[in-house]
Amino acid sequence: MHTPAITGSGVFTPSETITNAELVKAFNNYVDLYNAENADEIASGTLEAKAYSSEEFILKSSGIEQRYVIDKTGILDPKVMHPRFAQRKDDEPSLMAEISVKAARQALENAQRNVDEIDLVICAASNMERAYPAIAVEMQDLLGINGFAFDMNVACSSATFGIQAASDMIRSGSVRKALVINPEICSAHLEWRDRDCHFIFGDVATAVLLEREEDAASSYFQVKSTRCATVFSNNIRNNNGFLRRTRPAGMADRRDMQFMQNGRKVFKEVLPMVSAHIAAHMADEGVGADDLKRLWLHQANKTMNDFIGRKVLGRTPEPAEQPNILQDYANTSSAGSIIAFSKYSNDLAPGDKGLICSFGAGYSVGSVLVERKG
Ligand code: CO8
Repeated sequence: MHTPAITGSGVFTPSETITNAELVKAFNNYVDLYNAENADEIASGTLEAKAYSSEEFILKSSGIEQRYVIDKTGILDPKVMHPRFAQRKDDEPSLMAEISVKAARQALENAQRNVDEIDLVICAASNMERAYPAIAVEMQDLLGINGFAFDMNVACSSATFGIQAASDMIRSGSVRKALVINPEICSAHLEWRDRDCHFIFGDVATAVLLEREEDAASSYFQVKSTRCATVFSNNIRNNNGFLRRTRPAGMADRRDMQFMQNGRKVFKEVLPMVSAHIAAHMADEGVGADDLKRLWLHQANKTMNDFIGRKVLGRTPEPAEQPNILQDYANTSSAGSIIAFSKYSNDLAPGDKGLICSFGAGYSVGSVLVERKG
């Protein structure tokens, strides 16, 4: 058996941002258009008028201040309200593979590794641009990696579940070095016309490189253990899928073909699940609250993270102990905890322990306990 380690990480951040002010202005313009176009039905009571969004609500309920996206013009156009990406030819890189390669190269550079040393690529994300061939195999090809690759989807928990899969393969010896990549183009499966959720998500790609501890070229994070759990829930759901054309007409723009959630219920049900999951993982490993130097949590909601931090540490965490990036990136699904890890882990000293934790649709929760070495 071998001990796995995270030896490098990378983040690709799109160049375009949308502030809450820009987002709300565009959304409210859309509401005006919608209500004017449907004035008769609204007046007759057969259709409900849409209500304005507000910057104050967004900041207070989520802690989000802005989000990065690959295309802002389509999203902010009240007649479009979604990103616009050109159709790529089959011999051009797909969008998910293209942004993944940028994050992966950073992780490789960070770990001082060459592509010819890698033998596994996992594309772990909450949606895939196509059914097949796997995006991961295309990433493998673009990077020039031998070995094998596959896609996996556990929504917001894809990254931690991917780290568990790669760690287990490194432990058993079936692979030696693995890239786990999380390209999250959330803007393309978010319903920007729904004020309940239009502010939640952003785009990004993250990558971590895992290898045998003894192979690490410089300081690294030993993966002490991982834990994954799932419990079925319909409270976060997207009904888009390959059976779409088999169903009666009228499916194209149906609301449930994009991200749907009952945010209040998610909040209430996921918080105790996550807190209990982390507590059980720490207890199994004999790690007490005082032993934990950092929590890199899933980045969905500031209040949620504050609550989990207090539960895990038994006190209010210092900002540095539980870094949030959601104010800048919004929720980036599986990539959120990895952005926090990538940006806020270098300062830890040898022997310091930390925990990466993601949670979301499924429901799913994944935790990775790490210790700084070297
Ligand atoms: N502006 C003004 N008012 C608003 C707005 C708005 N934009 N939106 C809602 N309101 C109103 C509501 O209509 C409601 O009014 P009323 O009381 O009259 O009915 C009131 O404000 C309160 O609304 P909520 O109860 O919905 O507000 P909350 O305080 O619960 O906050 C949140 C909403 C922020 C969504 C919160 O519930 C939350 O964060 N919940 C947790 C969600 C979560 O963690 N989800 C995880 C999902 S991510 C995941 O699993 C990955 C999925 C795959 C990725 C998808 C990419 C697209």
